[in-house]
Formats: sequence, C-alpha cells, structure tokens
Amino acid sequence: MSSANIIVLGATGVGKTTLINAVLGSETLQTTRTSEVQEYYSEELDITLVDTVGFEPRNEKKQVAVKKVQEWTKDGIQKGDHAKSIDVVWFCVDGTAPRLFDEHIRSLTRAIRPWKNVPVIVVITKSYSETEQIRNMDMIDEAFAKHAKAINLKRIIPVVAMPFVISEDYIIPQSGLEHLIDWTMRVIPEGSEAKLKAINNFKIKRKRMWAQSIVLASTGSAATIGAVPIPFPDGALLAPLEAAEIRSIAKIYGIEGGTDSDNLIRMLVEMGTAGVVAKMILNGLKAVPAINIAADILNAIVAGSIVAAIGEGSQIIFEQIYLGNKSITDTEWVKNLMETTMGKTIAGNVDEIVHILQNKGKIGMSDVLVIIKKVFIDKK
Ligand SMILES: Nc1nc2c(ncn2[C@@H]2O[C@H](COP(=O)(O)OP(=O)(O)O)[C@@H](O)[C@H]2O)c(=O)[nH]1
Ligand SMILES: [Mg+2]
Repeated sequence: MSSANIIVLGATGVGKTTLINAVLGSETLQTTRTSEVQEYYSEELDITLVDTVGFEPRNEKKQVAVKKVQEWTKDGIQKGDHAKSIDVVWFCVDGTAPRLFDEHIRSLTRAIRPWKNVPVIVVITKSYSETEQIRNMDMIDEAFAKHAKAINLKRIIPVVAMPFVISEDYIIPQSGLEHLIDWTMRVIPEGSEAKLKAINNFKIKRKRMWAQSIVLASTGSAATIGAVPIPFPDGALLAPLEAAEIRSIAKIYGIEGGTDSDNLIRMLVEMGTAGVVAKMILNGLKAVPAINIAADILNAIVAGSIVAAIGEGSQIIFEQIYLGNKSITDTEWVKNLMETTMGKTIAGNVDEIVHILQNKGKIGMSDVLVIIKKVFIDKK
C-alpha cells in the first residue's frame, strides 16, 4: 500500500495518461486495469497515481468520470481503507486549448466532495509556449477564484510531458514535471521530508530518461537528413539538429539562459560538427569487407550514430554539472570527457553495428533507426 494516492482528473485528451507515463516511466507497476480507473504504483516515490476516464464535454448528463471516482473511493470513505483515499488531486487543463469550462470545475468539485480540503494542483499540460503559460495561469487563477471555498487550490504548474518536435532543429523538451513532483510531495500530509532522497534519485533517473527520448528523436531526424547517396556529407548539415538536441538536453538539466551555458553548448556543437567522429565511424564501417550497403544507408547510420553519441556525451556532462560535481566553466574537462565518451561509444558501437549488418543481409532505411536505437540507446 502506498503512502499516498494522487488522482488525475480532467477532460479527455488533455494528456492525463501521457503525464502519468512521463512521471513514472518504466518503473511503473500497474495495479489495476479497468477502462475507467487505473492505478499505477511507483515504488520509487511510494505513491500511486490514479488515471481516470475524462470529464465529458459540457451538457453531458451521465457524469461517468465523477461517478467512477466516487465509486473508486467509496471504500476509502466508508471503511477508512487508506488504499482508496485521495491525498492529492492533479486537475489537468490543456495548455493549447485552455477552455476551462466552469462545468469541469464543478465536476471536479463533485468528484472530490467527500475529501474535504484535499490539496488540488492544476497541471497545464502541453505547455509548449512560455508566453501562453502566463496567460493560462492567470485565466485559471481567475476561474478557480469563484470556487475557493470548495477547492483547496495549491498550485498551478505548466508541464510538457513528452518532447514536442516542431521541426528537425526545434524540439521542446519535457519541463515542469519535477516541479510537479516537488509540490505534490510537499502537499502530501506527512512523510514527505523523509522522502527527499528518494525524490532526488527519482529526478536524476527521470532526467536521464527524458534526455534519452530527446536523443532518440534527434537520432531519427539525423538518419533521415543523413540519407544521401554521396560520400559522407558535410558535418555542417547536422549542426542545427545537434544544436537543438544539445540545447534540449541542457534544458532538462536546468542549464540554459546564461553566457556560460551558451559557451558550453556552442563548444559541444563544434565538437560534434568537427567531422572527426564521422570519419571514425565511416572508416570503421567501410573497413569491413563483408559489408556491401548502399551509400545513403551507410550515411544514415553514420549521421544517426554521431547524433546519438553527441547526445549521450552531452547527457553525461550536463548530469555532472547538475549534480554539482563539475563546474559549467570547466571546459578542459568537458572537452576530454566528450572526446573519450564519443571515442569509446563509437568504437564499441561501430563493432556492434558491423556485427548486426553482417548478420542481417539486406538493410533498408527502416532498419537504420532500429539498429542505432538498439546499439546506442536501449542498452544503457
Ligand atoms: N508532444 C506531446 N504530446 C502530448 C503531451 N501530452 C499529451 N500529448 C498528446 O495528447 C494526446 C492525448 O493525450 P492522452 O494522455 O491520451 O490524454 P488523456 O485522454 O487525458 O489521457 C496524445 O496524442 C498525446 O500524445 C505532451 O506533453 N507532449
Ligand atoms: Mg487517458
């Protein structure tokens, strides 16, 4: 039995399930499965997130979501069964279409009525635009002001649960999720102090996971851009993509918006585009006589591998800075670490790619990402 249940409410399509997946990641243990209410237990945080069927649009009389929540919590109320209590509510609002129907707030009030004073956190999902975030927060503040007696609103938190790829050189990474966890743990009635360590571990693991999803998205774009049937294209071709990748990972680690971080990011991009890495991979692959693959496929593998290796190296560097083990201005260290990481990663992984290629026979574009993902990303 977990120490707290967090129930996730809001309209259909606002991103409740995506949010839960992003917060809990692969360590999630799904303990129930009905179509209306699903419980996910996090061992790490010792909390259960409860996913619900969405509130219906205006004027819908059935109130399925409200009924299901009330049903789910019945034992909690009548028998004092803590496993079915509500300790915190995440009320989700879509940041790209933040029409906050008064009906939805009223549904929320009904659904949680038995839980007097339960803390409510409003989560603005899909908060891709920072200017809209501010407008949305004001609007939500105002909408909830009318319900101040019925709803114990603690905080409004904008989040991005999944990276949003706008174009090949523009990715909006995850954000706000740690803030959400911090506030959630803070408003859970007791025991949150003792969990500080667990929360920190949780954050580090999640950041790694989020960084990996950025690397994966970038690697896919790189393979597509790189697939040209000429001797390996100019490294500059990948520069905008690498810059977006590095910047997004940096942002996950809170490294952004200063001269020092700009310099660091610029340095990493320069290292990536210097072409040394590309040559290493290319030579490694071409040196194997048994392989006879088309130039565009070869280039796609090389481009994907470069971007995967840069992403991996950057993640390690940003994590060390985030943990306070290294300083952002320690450029010597960054340079050395990036060189060794990329060298090691690539040397090791090229062998593995060669091995896969040798055993695979005909390789198509669709195999490229699968191979790179398997070699660079999955095994970590
Ligand atoms: N890129 C991106 N897509 C999101 C995010 N949150 C939700 N979505 C998308 O929005 C849609 C609805 O999300 P879902 O979690 O199923 O909503 P639910 O009905 O509230 O559970 C899905 O297509 C998600 O992929 C996000 O943070 N980033
Ligand atoms: Mg859902």
